[in-house]
Amino acid sequence: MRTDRNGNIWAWWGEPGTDAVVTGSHLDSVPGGGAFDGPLGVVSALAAVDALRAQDFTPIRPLAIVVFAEEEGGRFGVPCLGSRLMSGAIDPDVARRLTDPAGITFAEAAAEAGLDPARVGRDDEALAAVHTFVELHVEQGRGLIDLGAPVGVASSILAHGRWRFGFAGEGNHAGATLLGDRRDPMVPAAEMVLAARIAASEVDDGRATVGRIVPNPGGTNVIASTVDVWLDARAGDDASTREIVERVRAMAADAAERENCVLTVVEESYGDTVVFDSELRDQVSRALGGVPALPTGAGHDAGILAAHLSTAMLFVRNPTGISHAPEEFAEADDCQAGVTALATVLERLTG
Ligand code: HGY
Ligand code: MN
Ligand code: MN
Ligand code: MN
Repeated sequence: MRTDRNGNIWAWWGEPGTDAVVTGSHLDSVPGGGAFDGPLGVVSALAAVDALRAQDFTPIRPLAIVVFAEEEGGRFGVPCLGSRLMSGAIDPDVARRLTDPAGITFAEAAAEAGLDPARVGRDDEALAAVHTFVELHVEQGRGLIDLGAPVGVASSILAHGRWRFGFAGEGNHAGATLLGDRRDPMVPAAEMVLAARIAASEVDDGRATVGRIVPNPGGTNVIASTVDVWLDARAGDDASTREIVERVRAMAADAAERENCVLTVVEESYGDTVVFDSELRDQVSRALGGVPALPTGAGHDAGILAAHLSTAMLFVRNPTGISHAPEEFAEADDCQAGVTALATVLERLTG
């Protein structure tokens, strides 16, 4: 067991090595999330290695299990922070300055966790250690239900990103301030939520979500001085995703101007469409007797690493199709099918 410079946790079967086959996922969750998104991939990795050891299998390649840090970006706002740092997909100075809702910086939290904040960033040694990464994940959608299959393999990940829309107005009294004297940033913020849905509906396979709005100071009898609104926008390709954001930006700017407020927009994270290596995808599918390939609308550490090394994802059927909510679920039999599939893939890749 070792924790790398970016807070990712590695468990090696035997000596750490290079050209390893690595599996794993993440343990952090979204607020109010389900029990499977992330943990299913880690528990299945442990169970798959147990199954291989029980059959006296000895891998000829090093094999490791990894838990990536901050995959959801729920604390510091940037998803897949651990795999982005490891692969150099985020500037370490930018990462160090990220703050959580309590104002604690990532650098402070890293030091608190026993890491050296000065060393966070691209980890060539860790990257060189990995030949292939396979992530098992509960499906976040209904694909496998509709296909009637317990396990599938990932074909692609939607382009997606997060933008922070900051509306600045004038804090004032909820009762003493006449309507004509108000510069209330909550009004354009509210218009922006609707603009997100309108913009996404106008773009092919567009998806836009506002799940978080933070007024400052947030008093019931206080006209906010600023309101931050986070936009999560996704689509099948880069141009469509950015089209959604531009349409929202235009509508938000118009709403801000009508309320005499100032709008600032910051891109907090972005990842272009990921198409998984088709050769490995098909090899995995064949090893499993021809399981279906399907796209995902969710981002994953495997998507970040796909730019650097061969990666594949396995999905396990989720009967509710719901994720990022307590209703997220996977039947025990399907979880077992996922473990068996992962063990088969690991055996094939390391045997
Ligand atoms: O937000 C996502 O797409 C992923 O679940 N982190
Ligand atoms: Mn998630
Ligand atoms: Mn996940
Ligand atoms: Mn008073």
